[in-house]
Amino acid sequence: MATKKPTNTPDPSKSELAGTDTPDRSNTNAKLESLEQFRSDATQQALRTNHGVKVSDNQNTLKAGDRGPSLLEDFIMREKITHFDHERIPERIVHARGTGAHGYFQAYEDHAALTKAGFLRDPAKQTPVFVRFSTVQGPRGSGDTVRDVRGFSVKFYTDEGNYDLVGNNMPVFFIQDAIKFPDFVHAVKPEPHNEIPTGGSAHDTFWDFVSLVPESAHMVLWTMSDRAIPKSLRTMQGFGVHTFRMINTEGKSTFVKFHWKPKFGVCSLVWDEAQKLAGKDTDFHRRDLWESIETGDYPEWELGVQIVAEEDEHKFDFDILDPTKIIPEELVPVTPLGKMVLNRNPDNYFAETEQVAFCPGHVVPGIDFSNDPLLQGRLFSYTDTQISRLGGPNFHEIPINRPIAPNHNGQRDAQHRTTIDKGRASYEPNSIDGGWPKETPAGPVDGGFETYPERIEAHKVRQRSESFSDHFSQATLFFNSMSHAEKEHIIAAYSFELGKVEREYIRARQVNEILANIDLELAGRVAANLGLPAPTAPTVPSKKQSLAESPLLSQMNLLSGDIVSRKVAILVANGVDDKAVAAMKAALEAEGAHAKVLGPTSAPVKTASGASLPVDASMEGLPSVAFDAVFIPGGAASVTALSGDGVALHYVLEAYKHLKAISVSGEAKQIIDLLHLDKDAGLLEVSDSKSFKPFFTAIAQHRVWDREPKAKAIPA
Ligand code: HDD
Repeated sequence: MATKKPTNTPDPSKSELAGTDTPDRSNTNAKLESLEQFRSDATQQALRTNHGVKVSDNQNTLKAGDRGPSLLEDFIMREKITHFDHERIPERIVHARGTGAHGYFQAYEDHAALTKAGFLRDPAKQTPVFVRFSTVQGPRGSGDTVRDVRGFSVKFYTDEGNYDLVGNNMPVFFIQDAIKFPDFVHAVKPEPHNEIPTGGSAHDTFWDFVSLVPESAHMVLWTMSDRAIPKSLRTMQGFGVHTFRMINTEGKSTFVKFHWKPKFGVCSLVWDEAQKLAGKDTDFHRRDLWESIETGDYPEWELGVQIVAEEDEHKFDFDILDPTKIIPEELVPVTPLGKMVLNRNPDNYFAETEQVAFCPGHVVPGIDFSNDPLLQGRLFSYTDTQISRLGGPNFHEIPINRPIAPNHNGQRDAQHRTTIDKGRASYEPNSIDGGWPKETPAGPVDGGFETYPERIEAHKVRQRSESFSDHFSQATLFFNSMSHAEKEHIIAAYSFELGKVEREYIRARQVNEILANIDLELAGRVAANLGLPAPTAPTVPSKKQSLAESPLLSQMNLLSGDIVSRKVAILVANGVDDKAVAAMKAALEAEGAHAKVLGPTSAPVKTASGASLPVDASMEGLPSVAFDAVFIPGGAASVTALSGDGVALHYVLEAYKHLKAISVSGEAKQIIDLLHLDKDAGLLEVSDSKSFKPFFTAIAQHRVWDREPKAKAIPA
């Protein structure tokens, strides 16, 4: 008899999903084990058909003679090929490219004054979560590091049902009303005649649409900023975007805006790096997420809310129902609610990350909607799209979507139904099954869901409130809040993208009718780069705002301050000073950073003391764009070899160009002289471990921004 088959199907009801947040860095030996764990369900098992019959030959089709035609009778071959022929399901219309992880959420305290939602009320409880990050424009196989918005979707498997917080890494959106979503998506997606470009917005139809739709100005500015090229998925903020409601145990409603703040700080790639990574490692973000979980650098975010009392709904110089507006944190600070830790990679990409189905309408008692017209449309769209994407209305039965709360009701049948519903009464009221399942009255604890009884007196109209009409003030606020470097990147991004637009009237419209209303210098600089006349005045009068700047919008103010999980390349060749390598490695590891030794090839090198030093990869195999910093140890022969190696020299120049921290010890100073690079706050000579500190400080600051003007002279 066959042994019982172990399962690797995700089951959010198991408490081990949540696990612990203690990082385990002793992963050296675990590497092989972890490579094997993903095939463990088939270990010791016979190969069988889908109907359980053992297969004796998986190499040959049944044929009439060994050189003859194949026979229709071969049910084994037919089953295998038929299943294969239907392996693909439609990819998501938007957010097709994604990656996911399991973890848990834990509230800091009982937030009863704000919400009755159980998962925000018990600080002892770890609620399992599944998170999916995504890009928006590109198809499933597109690059991770393209300029785009990132989706940030969290499914909380709470005891009271699934709650989905389906947000982005930017706090605003392109449009104000859901009826415009298909237009926006058709404009940004690859153009219909040739399906170009993949994964980017630098094309005519996108800029045609956004230059005609001024409400997009604020969000387009965010997408032209460094936020659209995040360094890693774990260094992004997340936002619920819309204003939502929370309902407390007394039935009181409060408006909230959701924020996710990453423990690893907020930082981005530089544009040249992002473009190169899109080719050198298409999977850069999903690899980083995967590896950080495997190595115990668990991605972590703090969930917080900006709280606005009902009576304060109209006190701002914007409408809190308008999804193109933020509430600056300087006006309403973020109140922390709890933390989310991602500590387990999925077992199967398709079963979990591809089949997970989010919907902003999946809420639990204690959380409710506002009348934001974009949110209201989303409540319909997501479930509707799952019906074609996942093949019918039973997608909630797919293991990754199944709630841990029981879900009894009278809904029956339909495609892919797997539940075997017992009993005769699939209607309510009934008497033959004792009236079960029954409604639960709403209540402060464990009650049925009750919509907040907002009073509305209105005419049915197709109109937009006048309070939604200021499209530029907050874009100006965002631009004014950027550092010098961030402003330069925004100017470069508009110039790059509009430079790819073939129709000059579209370029001119974006400059004159959108950018000129955000900031005249921005408009003028972009105009100059496009060879257009600089606009001299805005086309709409600017509105007075209560804030001139919001420093918390600048990523420069959102770094983690440490170097935990940062990756440092150590460049070596035969004759390297092994003591210098060991000292740097030990010092980095003590700070929670990771060092990789890279040689001219993947073969070990012979050190100055004659030992054999294993290398992690060749310099070509792990290019500088995959690292945060570079260290070149001394050792006369090693330095001579690296000085004559174009790959090594390019490595250092590229890291310099991308404003990364670089340190050299001993003879390696010669390489810096050879390349005519000037020392700066991040290009340093180190000797003993005491002198490592400025190097680590430079890594913690993420980039050497002051170097940027000089770095422009370095060839890309
Ligand atoms: Fe959406 C997917 C985020 C507006 C319709 N959206 C999707 C995903 C994210 C967002 C993160 C990927 C979910 C996943 O990982 O599976 N969408 C947003 C945000 C929006 C927004 C933050 C505005 C604030 N979306 C929006 C509107 C509509 C949609 C206005 C339609 C009226 N979104 C969809 C969709 C998708 C989707 C077509 C594609 C796949 C899916 O839903 O499951 O229904």
